[in-house]
Order: sequence, then structure tokens, then C-alpha cells
Amino acid sequence: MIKFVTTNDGKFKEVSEMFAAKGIELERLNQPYPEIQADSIGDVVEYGLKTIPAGEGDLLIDDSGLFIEKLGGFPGVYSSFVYKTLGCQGILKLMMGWTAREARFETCFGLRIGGETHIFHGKCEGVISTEMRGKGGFGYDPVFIPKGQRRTFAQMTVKEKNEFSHRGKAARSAIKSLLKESGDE
Ligand code: ITT
Repeated sequence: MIKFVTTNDGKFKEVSEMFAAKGIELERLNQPYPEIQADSIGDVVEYGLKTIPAGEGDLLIDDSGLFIEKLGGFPGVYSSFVYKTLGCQGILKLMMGWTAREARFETCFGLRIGGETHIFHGKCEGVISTEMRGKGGFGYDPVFIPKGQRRTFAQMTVKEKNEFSHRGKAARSAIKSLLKESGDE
């Protein structure tokens, strides 16, 4: 059994659905892990994994962020703070009148299996919408439209979001590696 350490209901739903579809069960450990102020989400994940005692067994953690091109990648590693302080409306206000709306989501998974650490990345390019749309998803989903799509992530089902998303990509890589290790693939 792998424990997914996350305080975020939406993340757990997205990832557990994908893992379950491949026969891998995830247990939720609803607690925060220490997140250092680092330049990259990869560093946050590597540090975070190290702080969780080996006694917790096999683990998964996910650190993600929204990177807005014209803002030099901001909020990036500050995504959580900016979401709590400005929220989606604050982002829209900040970008009011801008035509350059390119942004991307990035996810880094840290998987610790049998004491060994594996890192997986996923990225999703897109644009920031001009208004909030949709009731699904979480966080910045109502203002993010993945490339080539017309709907925001919040207007998609979990399954649809997983097809395009940063997290869906990281999850597919992690699943592939897990199945390879267990000889199921
Ligand atoms: P953990 O307990 O797993 O750390 P968290 O919500 O703190 O949960 P992050 O630090 O990875 O997760 O997320 C940073 C911010 O980015 C946070 O406000 C999230 O709501 C938002 N976010 C992360 N993934 C997202 C996604 O797929 N869609 C929209 N917003 C997302």
C-alpha cells in the first residue's frame, strides 16, 4: 500500500482514480509535510520526502505550481501563498488587459518505494482565461485553459483533466515505473 501524503482533496481524487484504474491502491495521509522555500518544486519534493520517517512505509507526495510566462514564472513555488492571498480573482485582476496569457502548470511527484526515491515530472501548457469558469477541480482550475482546449480545467471531469494535466502526466510516468518494478507490465 502506498500512502499519498496530501492535504488537498482534489489532488487525492485525481491521482487515486488513475492509480486505481491500474490496480494500485492509494491510502490518504491527510497531513502537511515541511515545504522549504526553494527555487524549484523538485527541490521541495526531495526535501519533503526526507522529512517523513522511514516507518511510514511506501509514500507519494506531489508539489505543484502555476507558472505565468509574462510574470517570469510567478507564482511558481509561491502558488500556495498566492492562491490563499490573491486567489483566482486576484490573478485575473493582475492580468487585466493582457493579451499574453500563456502559463503552465507543473507537478513533481516524489515516490518512495522500499526506501528508494523516484522523481517524476509533468507539465501542462495553456493560457489564463479572462474570467473564472466552471465548478469542478480546485485551486487555479477555473482560470486555466490547457493548450488546444476551450474549457478551463474546472469545466472538465476529473477524467478529462487527468488526460491533459501536469498531474495526469506525472501519474502516468509513476504508474509505468511501478508496474515495471512489480513485473506487471
Ligand atoms: P499538499 O498538501 O499536497 O502540499 P497543496 O494544496 O498545498 O497540497 P501545492 O503546494 O502543490 O498543494 O499547491 C500549490 C497551489 O497550487 C495550491 O494553491 C493549489 O491549490 C494549486 N494547485 C496545485 N495543483 C493544481 C491544479 O492541478 N489545478 C489548480 N490549482 C492547483
